Amino acid sequence: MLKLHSMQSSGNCYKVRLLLARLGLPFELVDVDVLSGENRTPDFMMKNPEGRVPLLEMPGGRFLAESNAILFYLAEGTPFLPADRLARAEVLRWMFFEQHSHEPAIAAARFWLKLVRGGRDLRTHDIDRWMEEGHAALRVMERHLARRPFFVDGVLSIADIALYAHTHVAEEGDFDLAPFPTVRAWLDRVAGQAGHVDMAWRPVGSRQMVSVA
Ligand SMILES: N[C@@H](CCC(=O)N[C@@H](CS)C(=O)NCC(=O)O)C(=O)O
Repeated sequence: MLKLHSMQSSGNCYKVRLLLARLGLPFELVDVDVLSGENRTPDFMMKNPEGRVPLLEMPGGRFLAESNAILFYLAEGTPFLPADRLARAEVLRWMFFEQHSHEPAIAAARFWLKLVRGGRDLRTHDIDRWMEEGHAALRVMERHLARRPFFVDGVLSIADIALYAHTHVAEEGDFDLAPFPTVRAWLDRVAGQAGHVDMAWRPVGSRQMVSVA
C-alpha cells in the first residue's frame, strides 16, 4: 500500500490527500510533525534528504518528494491529468506558477502567521513582501479564471488541486479574498465536486497523532 508522510495542517500535504481521496486510492497516513522537528530525524532524512513533507512511499520502498511531483505521478492516466500534450504542459505551467509565485508568499504567510507560535513577531520584516507577492498571484488567478471554470481546458485537474490547497486557507495568512470574487467562485466549484475532502480529512483507520493547527 502507498504510504504518505504528511503533516495534517500543511497545504502541500493536503494537496496529496485530496487527490488520493478523489482517486479513491487506499493509503496509509504517517504523521510527521514539522513544528516539533520530526522531519529532521536521521530516520526521516534517510527517506528524504531535504527533510520535508509531503513524501510518498511506494510499496517497493522508493520515495517521491515534492507535492506537485507526487500529484503528477498519481494523476497519470486519470481525468486529473489530460492526455493532450499542450494541455499537460499547461497543467505543469500552473503547478510551476504555484510553487514559484504563489506558495512562497501565501503558504509562507499562513505558516508563520497562523501555525508558528510567535511567528508574526519573528517574521515582521517579511509580511509586506508576502502581501505584495501573494496579492499579485491572486490577481493572476482572478484574470485567468474570469473566462474559465477551471485552470486548464474547462475541467478540474491537478493544477486546480495544487492551487486550491493554499488558496482556500489564504485568509489564515492575512489575505483578504473579498476583492477576488472569481477566485472565490472557483474555490466553491472545487469544493463542490463529488468526493471532495477538507483539510482535516484522514483515511479511515488512521489515528490523528498531532492536532490540526
Ligand atoms: N516544494 C515542497 C515544499 C515542501 C515543504 O516546504 N514542506 C513543509 C511543510 S508544508 C516542510 O516540510 N517544512 C519543513 C522544513 O522545511 O524543514 C513541496 O511542494 O512539497
